[in-house]
Amino acid sequence: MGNTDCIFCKIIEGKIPATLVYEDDQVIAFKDIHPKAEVHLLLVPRTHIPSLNELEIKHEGLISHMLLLLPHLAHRQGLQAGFRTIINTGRGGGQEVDHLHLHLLGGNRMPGF
Ligand code: D5M
Repeated sequence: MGNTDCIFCKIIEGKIPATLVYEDDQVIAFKDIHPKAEVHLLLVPRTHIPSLNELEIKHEGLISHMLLLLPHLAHRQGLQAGFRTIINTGRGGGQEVDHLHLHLLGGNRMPGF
Protein backbone atom coordinates (compact mmCIF):
# COMPACT_ATOMS: atom_id res chain seq x y z
CA MET A 1 0.00 0.00 0.00
CA GLY A 2 1.43 3.35 -1.07
CA ASN A 3 1.27 6.77 0.51
CA THR A 4 -2.39 7.80 0.25
CA ASP A 5 -1.58 11.46 -0.45
CA CYS A 6 0.96 10.70 -3.16
CA ILE A 7 -0.04 11.14 -6.80
CA PHE A 8 2.69 8.78 -8.04
CA CYS A 9 1.59 6.08 -5.56
CA LYS A 10 -1.92 6.47 -7.00
CA ILE A 11 -0.53 5.98 -10.54
CA ILE A 12 1.41 2.89 -9.35
CA GLU A 13 -1.78 1.48 -7.81
CA GLY A 14 -3.75 2.20 -11.00
CA LYS A 15 -6.06 4.63 -9.18
CA ILE A 16 -5.33 7.48 -11.58
CA PRO A 17 -4.38 7.08 -15.24
CA ALA A 18 -0.98 7.60 -16.81
CA THR A 19 0.62 6.60 -20.08
CA LEU A 20 2.90 3.77 -18.97
CA VAL A 21 5.90 2.97 -21.15
CA TYR A 22 7.65 0.44 -18.90
CA GLU A 23 7.06 -1.48 -15.68
CA ASP A 24 8.71 -4.22 -13.68
CA ASP A 25 8.62 -5.40 -10.08
CA GLN A 26 10.66 -2.42 -8.83
CA VAL A 27 9.73 0.58 -11.01
CA ILE A 28 7.31 2.10 -13.47
CA ALA A 29 7.93 4.69 -16.20
CA PHE A 30 5.26 6.93 -17.67
CA LYS A 31 4.94 10.09 -19.74
CA ASP A 32 5.20 13.40 -17.89
CA ILE A 33 1.86 15.20 -17.98
CA HIS A 34 3.61 18.52 -18.74
CA PRO A 35 6.35 17.47 -21.16
CA LYS A 36 9.35 19.81 -21.36
CA ALA A 37 10.77 18.05 -24.42
CA GLU A 38 9.58 15.85 -27.28
CA VAL A 39 10.22 12.84 -25.05
CA HIS A 40 9.73 13.37 -21.32
CA LEU A 41 9.38 10.31 -19.12
CA LEU A 42 9.36 9.86 -15.37
CA LEU A 43 11.00 6.76 -13.93
CA VAL A 44 9.55 6.06 -10.49
CA PRO A 45 10.23 3.38 -7.85
CA ARG A 46 7.18 1.43 -6.68
CA THR A 47 8.34 2.04 -3.10
CA HIS A 48 7.39 5.45 -1.73
CA ILE A 49 10.73 7.20 -1.15
CA PRO A 50 10.09 10.96 -0.93
CA SER A 51 13.38 12.15 -2.46
CA LEU A 52 17.12 11.52 -2.69
CA ASN A 53 17.32 12.92 0.85
CA GLU A 54 15.56 9.81 2.16
CA LEU A 55 17.54 7.32 0.08
CA GLU A 56 19.28 4.71 2.26
CA ILE A 57 21.98 2.14 1.62
CA LYS A 58 19.26 -0.53 1.43
CA HIS A 59 18.05 1.20 -1.75
CA GLU A 60 21.37 0.86 -3.58
CA GLY A 61 20.12 -2.04 -5.73
CA LEU A 62 16.99 -0.09 -6.63
CA ILE A 63 18.80 3.12 -7.57
CA SER A 64 21.36 1.27 -9.68
CA HIS A 65 18.53 -0.60 -11.39
CA MET A 66 16.93 2.76 -12.22
CA LEU A 67 20.15 4.25 -13.60
CA LEU A 68 20.89 1.14 -15.66
CA LEU A 69 17.38 1.23 -17.12
CA LEU A 70 17.66 4.78 -18.45
CA PRO A 71 19.64 4.02 -21.65
CA HIS A 72 17.24 1.20 -22.49
CA LEU A 73 14.20 3.44 -22.02
CA ALA A 74 15.89 6.21 -24.02
CA HIS A 75 16.71 3.87 -26.91
CA ARG A 76 13.16 2.52 -26.94
CA GLN A 77 11.97 6.12 -27.29
CA GLY A 78 14.26 6.65 -30.30
CA LEU A 79 16.77 8.79 -28.42
CA GLN A 80 19.86 7.25 -30.02
CA ALA A 81 21.46 10.73 -30.19
CA GLY A 82 21.39 11.06 -26.40
CA PHE A 83 19.21 12.07 -23.52
CA ARG A 84 19.14 14.17 -20.34
CA THR A 85 18.43 12.90 -16.83
CA ILE A 86 17.24 15.26 -14.08
CA ILE A 87 16.51 14.57 -10.41
CA ASN A 88 15.02 17.48 -8.47
CA THR A 89 15.41 17.27 -4.69
CA GLY A 90 13.36 19.39 -2.27
CA ARG A 91 11.50 22.62 -3.00
CA GLY A 92 14.81 24.46 -3.40
CA GLY A 93 15.75 21.93 -6.07
CA GLY A 94 12.46 22.37 -7.93
CA GLN A 95 10.83 19.15 -6.68
CA GLU A 96 7.02 19.32 -6.85
CA VAL A 97 6.05 15.68 -6.33
CA ASP A 98 7.44 14.12 -3.15
CA HIS A 99 8.01 10.64 -4.56
CA LEU A 100 11.50 10.05 -5.95
CA HIS A 101 11.55 10.22 -9.75
CA LEU A 102 14.09 10.49 -12.52
CA HIS A 103 13.20 12.72 -15.45
CA LEU A 104 14.29 11.38 -18.83
CA LEU A 105 14.22 14.01 -21.56
CA GLY A 106 15.26 14.04 -25.18
CA GLY A 107 14.47 14.88 -28.77
CA ASN A 108 13.33 18.32 -29.85
CA ARG A 109 12.53 21.15 -27.42
CA MET A 110 15.20 20.03 -24.95
CA PRO A 111 15.34 22.56 -22.12
CA GLY A 112 18.57 24.25 -21.07
CA PHE A 113 19.68 24.48 -17.46
O1 D5M B 1 8.52 16.95 -11.30
C1 D5M B 1 7.23 16.44 -11.15
C2 D5M B 1 6.73 16.13 -12.52
O2 D5M B 1 5.60 15.30 -12.41
C3 D5M B 1 6.31 17.36 -13.35
O3 D5M B 1 7.13 17.45 -14.51
C4 D5M B 1 4.87 17.07 -13.73
C5 D5M B 1 4.74 15.61 -13.47
N1 D5M B 1 3.41 15.14 -13.08
C6 D5M B 1 2.65 15.59 -12.06
N2 D5M B 1 1.50 14.91 -12.00
C7 D5M B 1 1.53 13.99 -13.00
C8 D5M B 1 0.65 12.98 -13.45
N3 D5M B 1 -0.54 12.77 -12.86
N4 D5M B 1 1.02 12.24 -14.52
C9 D5M B 1 2.21 12.45 -15.12
N5 D5M B 1 3.09 13.38 -14.73
C10 D5M B 1 2.76 14.14 -13.69
P1 D5M B 1 9.37 17.52 -10.09
O4 D5M B 1 10.76 16.99 -10.34
O5 D5M B 1 8.77 17.05 -8.81
O6 D5M B 1 9.30 19.01 -10.26
